Amino acid sequence: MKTVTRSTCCYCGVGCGVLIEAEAGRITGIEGDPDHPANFGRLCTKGRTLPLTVRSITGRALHPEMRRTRTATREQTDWASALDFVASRFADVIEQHGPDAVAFYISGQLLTEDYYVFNKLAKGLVRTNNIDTNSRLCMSSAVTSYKMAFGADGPPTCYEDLEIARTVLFAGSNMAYAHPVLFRRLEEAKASDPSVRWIVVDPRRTDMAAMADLHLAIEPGTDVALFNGMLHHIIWEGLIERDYIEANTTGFDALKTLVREYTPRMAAQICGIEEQDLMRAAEWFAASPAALSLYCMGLNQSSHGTEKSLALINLHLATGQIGRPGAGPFSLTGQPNAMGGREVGGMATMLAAHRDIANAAHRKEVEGLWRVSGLSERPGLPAVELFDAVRRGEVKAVWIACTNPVHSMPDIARVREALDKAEFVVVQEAFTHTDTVPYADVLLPASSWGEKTGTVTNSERRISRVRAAVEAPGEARPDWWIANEVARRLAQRLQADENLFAFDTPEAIFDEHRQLTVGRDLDIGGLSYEKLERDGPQQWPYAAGATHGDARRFETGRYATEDGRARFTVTPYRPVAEPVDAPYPFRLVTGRLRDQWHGMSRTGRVGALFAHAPEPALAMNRADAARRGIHEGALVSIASRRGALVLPVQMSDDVASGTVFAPMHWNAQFLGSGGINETTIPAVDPYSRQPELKHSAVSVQAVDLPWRFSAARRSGDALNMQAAVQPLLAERRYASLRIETADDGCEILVITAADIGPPPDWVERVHDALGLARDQDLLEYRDARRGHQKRVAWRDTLIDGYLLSGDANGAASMLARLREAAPWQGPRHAVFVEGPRVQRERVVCNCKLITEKQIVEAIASGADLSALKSVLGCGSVCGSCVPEIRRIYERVPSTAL
Ligand SMILES: Nc1nc2c(c(=O)[nH]1)N[C@H]1C(S)=C(S)[C@@H](COP(=O)(O)OP(=O)(O)OC[C@H]3O[C@@H](n4cnc5c(=O)[nH]c(N)nc54)[C@H](O)[C@@H]3O)O[C@H]1N2
Ligand SMILES: Nc1nc2c(c(=O)[nH]1)N[C@H]1C(S)=C(S)[C@@H](COP(=O)(O)OP(=O)(O)OC[C@H]3O[C@@H](n4cnc5c(=O)[nH]c(N)nc54)[C@H](O)[C@@H]3O)O[C@H]1N2
Ligand code: SF4
Ligand SMILES: [Mo]
Repeated sequence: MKTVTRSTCCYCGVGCGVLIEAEAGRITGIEGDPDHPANFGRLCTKGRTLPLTVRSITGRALHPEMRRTRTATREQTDWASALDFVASRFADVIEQHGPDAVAFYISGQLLTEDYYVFNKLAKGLVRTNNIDTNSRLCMSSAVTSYKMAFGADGPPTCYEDLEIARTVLFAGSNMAYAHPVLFRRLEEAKASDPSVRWIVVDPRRTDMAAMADLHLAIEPGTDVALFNGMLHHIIWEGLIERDYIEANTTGFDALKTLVREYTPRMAAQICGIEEQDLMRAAEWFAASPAALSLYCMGLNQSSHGTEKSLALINLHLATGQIGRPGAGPFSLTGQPNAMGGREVGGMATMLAAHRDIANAAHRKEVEGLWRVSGLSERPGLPAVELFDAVRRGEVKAVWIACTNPVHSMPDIARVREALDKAEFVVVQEAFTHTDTVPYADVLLPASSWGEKTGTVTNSERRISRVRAAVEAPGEARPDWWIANEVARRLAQRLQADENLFAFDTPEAIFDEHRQLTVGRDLDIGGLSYEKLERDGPQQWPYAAGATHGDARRFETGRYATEDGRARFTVTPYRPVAEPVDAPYPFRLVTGRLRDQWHGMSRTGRVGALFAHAPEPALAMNRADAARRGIHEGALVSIASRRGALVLPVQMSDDVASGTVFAPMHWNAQFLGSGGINETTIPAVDPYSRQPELKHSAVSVQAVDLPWRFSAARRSGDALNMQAAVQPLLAERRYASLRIETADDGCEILVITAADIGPPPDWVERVHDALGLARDQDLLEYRDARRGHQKRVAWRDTLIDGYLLSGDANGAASMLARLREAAPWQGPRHAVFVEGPRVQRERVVCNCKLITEKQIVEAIASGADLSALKSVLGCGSVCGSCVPEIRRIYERVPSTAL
């Protein structure tokens, strides 16, 4: 029987509603939920391919595993033993070394209910505030700036503002990739009213920047100078909103004194842009009937991220661009439930329901509500400091859930060192091959998307239900259940009240959580599962008796500060933590690609999601590369003071000279190194403790790796082969793997590697890991003089796989044959005659599988944008590729014009 379950997408903070189709316990399809107010039925490439990520249980964590000593191998065990062991090891450490010797590192991808139990476990039971989350790497600068300026966390805006705004300022956000479904709404608003203006502040020329009315390609890290300069000009031009400032704010005079020195000329010079452009941006923003700013990691991930957002909020307050439809500073949340985590206070620096650890009255309130005493007043350790404390041996036991810090933290060598040093590491994961799992003494298998029940809050403060469509595989269990079971056992050991963790359903947890919010700014006393069931997703605040949540906050001009006034902050410009210098002359910027999600544990399972960007390339300015004799595709070593890795280069006109850009996604699951965070800097913002993941200083040097390798094999389940090959990657100077989809739908695992000379037995081990044929079904050609080998494995008349060692020149045509899946007509040995070098064209439109080449040809023969849609079909389904198609269209000369 086919079932359809209403739930939420597990990727980004847009929080799209989905309808999950399932049959016989398996997820078979997905549609956007037409009734969900975040997406009205739309989904992007990532959301649409979710069913493909759950097509197989290969690579899923299915059973608890543990080892009793650090040097033993982990073995499968039962839940009772694993839970008892975790509780008793944590209790031992707490009894011997005190509560602050343990720590929890959790995730904005947990559901609110999961988060709540973890937070109560750490703060209410263990009485440590050492519970931090990957949101520290993501949203914490936005949180501190909202709190400093408005007295409370959370965006004052809503999604409808995207359609109402007349000037949109994108600051450090690549929405077209990172929040695609919201970007569709902006595109439509601009298409229906071309007078809407877009200003993009981004050092890179992204697809969005190319579409903007004004692109301010600032030097990385100089946003504060830009915003201060804009404010200077706004004041000079008399465009400030005096009445608003006087009635609703404090601190303007001090700020005015500061920005006096930020003349447009001086500010533009710091930012490396034209003074005219800065002034134009200021005028468009201030004089607009409604100016909305959308900001994300380009502001937050900075050693002065709080000041970057505060300088932007200053602009809004000074011009009264806030508290009205279409106006306001809108921080876009990255993860699906970063907001929910902030609500339950699941971070080292906050308490439940937007309360503060340092505030004695707040601690008392929470003690009363939880019926506990002695909440710790010592602030907990934020992410970077947390792993440093583990490394120093101060924190002895750490429990990591739903995040992969050995990939996503800055300077991952330090994180590895910390986890090596730790006495006890618990990893709660849905997948078994992530970079953090090898460090686990106990691996707790978690159920995941499509299998979980609870709630999440999206970027516009809207709470949606998450529902299970199928049972979790193996013995995987929901995250809240795991935390709750350990908490019960720990309560017994620590002689605390077991009833603290009497939860038997996510609904019971939600009900307790909402009680803690009553009377607070985020009051959801009026919400319940029943109400969400009946009325659909709702925004907070939603107090008891309310009939709907608040679309916007601070509409009356009263803020959540003690005196009700918003605060201006004096925000001097400060340079990035690590300036470039002679040994490290390049500014490394990192960020996201359209079709991959973070460490790829989910998106890396889908061939189609590699088609847009198959390799982990470092984007480098064409002139910089030429000057160093680096050509397209060349392998380079990227090194910082902390670490190095090898990546292929992609020439780019989108990054300025002196800047390079690397995607954050690739890691040891797909690469012979830990990824770009081998090099990034762990410097943090003094207020938010958020690390500067966006900016470090690196050198880029061509490396001479003459031994080249390429191998691939077709299979019904590439994930099995991937698991076998992955451990071999780290042995080569460069190695990467990816999944492709053949024309007949079969999966292909592709491995590319390079090194100084031929490795003794590595080639044979890859051969075996791929399960390539031997004997009569293997055809081999050896060039003994040069030490090169070519092998082709057959299955009947089909080419099943190949392996090229020494030089990989024939790889493109071999791979093309693998994809075609056509029976081989000629004699087998003719397969070594190189066929045409058919490089797989980069796919731009993932829904209709339309390549860049097809689009270019259609434009050259006269197709305009709408004809591309109607003839090729590209951009007609999810629309994620539309910004790029538009850009190709503008680049390619058309015969019809
Ligand atoms: N496809 C995809 N979507 C995602 C995610 C994903 O992994 N993949 N992850 C989700 C998560 S958790 C997050 S946090 C969001 C992140 O979403 P975004 O923040 O939009 O994405 P990023 O690519 O990290 O960074 C955005 C832009 O900041 C620019 N930038 C770098 N330095 C500066 C600077 O100094 N100033 C300014 N103004 N800009 C700068 C970069 O060039 C980049 O284009 O995406 C969410 N959505
Ligand atoms: N250089 C650089 N580094 C960055 C960034 C950057 O822009 N540049 N961005 C930073 C940002 S904004 C973020 S948010 C972080 C993200 O960094 P991470 O949190 O490390 O990213 P994910 O790969 O999404 O990790 C989530 C893990 O949870 C697992 N998982 C999935 N579903 C479940 C579940 O239901 N339960 C459990 N227990 N586990 C599950 C997944 O398999 C995955 O391994 O990366 C940060 N790191
Ligand atoms: S925009 Fe895409 S990734 Fe984000 S929630 Fe919607 S479907 Fe999921
Ligand atoms: Mo994030």
